[in-house]
Amino acid sequence: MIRWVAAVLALAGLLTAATCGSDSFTLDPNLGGETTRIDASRNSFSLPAPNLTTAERRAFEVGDSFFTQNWVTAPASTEARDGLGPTFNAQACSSCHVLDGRGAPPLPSHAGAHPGLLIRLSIPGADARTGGPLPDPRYGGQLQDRSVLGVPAEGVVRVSYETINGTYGDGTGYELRMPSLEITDLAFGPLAADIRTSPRLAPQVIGMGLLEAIPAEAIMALSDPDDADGDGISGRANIVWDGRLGVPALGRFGWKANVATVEQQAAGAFHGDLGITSSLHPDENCPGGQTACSEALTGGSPEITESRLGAVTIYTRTLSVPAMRGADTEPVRSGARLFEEFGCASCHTVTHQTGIVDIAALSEQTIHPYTDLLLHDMGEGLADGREDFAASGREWRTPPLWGIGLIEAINGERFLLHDGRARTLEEAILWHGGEGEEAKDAFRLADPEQRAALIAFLEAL
Ligand code: HEC
Ligand code: HEC
Ligand SMILES: [Ca+2]
Ligand SMILES: [Ca+2]
Ligand SMILES: [Ca+2]
Repeated sequence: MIRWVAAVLALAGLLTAATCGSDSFTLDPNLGGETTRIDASRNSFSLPAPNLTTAERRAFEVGDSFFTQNWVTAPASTEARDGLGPTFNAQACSSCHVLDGRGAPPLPSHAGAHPGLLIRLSIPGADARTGGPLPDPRYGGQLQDRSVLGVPAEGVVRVSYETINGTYGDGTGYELRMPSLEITDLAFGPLAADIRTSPRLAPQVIGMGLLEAIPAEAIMALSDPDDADGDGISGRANIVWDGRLGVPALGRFGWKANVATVEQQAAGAFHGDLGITSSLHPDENCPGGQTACSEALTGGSPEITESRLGAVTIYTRTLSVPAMRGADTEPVRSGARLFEEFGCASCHTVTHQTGIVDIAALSEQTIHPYTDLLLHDMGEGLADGREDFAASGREWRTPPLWGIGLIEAINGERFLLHDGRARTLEEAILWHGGEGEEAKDAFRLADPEQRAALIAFLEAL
């Protein structure tokens, strides 16, 4: 009797599975098109796209070493890597993008320097030529909390959290943590009275060249600044300054889409985060009044050569995207359907086609980054109150979700959202407000099984 029941149940299970399998819904596990690799190991963000040419592969290796190895104070016998600082946040790209993955906000358990969160600074207004944010007169556009010997660091950043309680539709409670920043030990007097600060967590850097290869027109076509279609979701392009070409350009990179190209993101990081000058940023980052900084020895002019900056750019553009796991299993498939039903895909756009670019491996690929690369008003809870080119103090770029399920395996911990306040995928969703409020509520009010399916889908990315 018991065996018979079990057999019927098994048959029913098969039928359900067959019904699911026969619908038209398909999930392509190759999130990065032909750059995808099947790898879910600790190194899965650090591998070259499998379809690179030998020459690109060689540049990737050179770029890898300049991304990963520490820069040192000038002058040093390791001439290729000296010129760190005078002020800086980290010694290597990989100090923040650990294993090409994600940083963490300062934690009590990390005692001391943990550079995964940086603080952007500005005063109200915009630069007349570029439209970009105006720097603090004493501290510039970013707080550097470290420095070489004999040069003062700018200050110390601490983050503290306040608990906010909420409840799911079924009455289950949850806790979110609201961060507040404290900047102390300021070396050059107070910050401007009307200072704006924006904490930014280092995100994973996979698939960057693919995002760069999406035609600008395709991104513009998704924008709906006045919500003409009335779905409550606007989506605005950030228009930033292309410092290489000296023209306005569509912003794609950073939490506010405040940078146009991977090269400029890399050169900006060399300058702002490491204190390394390049053709794009020929002068050391020493705001007026920081005398010891401007008098410190440099590691050459510029400190990173054009060809090495190019190699780091190629490296960052061509990191492979790990394949989705379990794309044909439940509850991942149901979760993917709910992702669309709840309206997540209105911003986290599932599929894009890349155009033709200088690297064939990145060209004409069908990719699934789960982002529209546009800005959205995410409500007061997430607002930083700091404008960044066209982005308001409440707007953030939809972040890509590829790789989000692997961050913990790679980095040993997983902090989400622009400042790392969310400790779980659930918390990240529950912080969505503004244009994301409706999708958030669809998730919050769904039954536990559906919520679990949605999370299983995200974990599979
Ligand atoms: C101090 C920590 C830190 C260091 C060091 C650092 N980054 Fe970043 N990186 C960040 C943060 C924070 C962001 C987001 C920036 C923003 O929103 O403005 C970012 C963003 C990026 C992005 C864009 C990611 C996206 O999804 O848009 C790329 C590419 C990148 N970094 C490459 C580099 C390279 C190359 C280096 C070394 C030259 C580097 N980073 C060094 C913290 C760091
Ligand atoms: C209105 C556009 C919009 C909608 C709708 C939306 N998101 Fe987001 N999502 C964003 C933006 C913008 C951020 C970044 C916010 C921040 O960092 O402050 C984000 C962040 C996230 C993150 C954290 C990503 C990271 O890298 O830390 C996850 C996970 C996420 N969304 C999942 C979802 C899910 C699941 C849904 C549906 C329930 C959803 N989102 C609906 C725009 C949206
Ligand atoms: Ca330097
Ligand atoms: Ca500074
Ligand atoms: Ca709309």
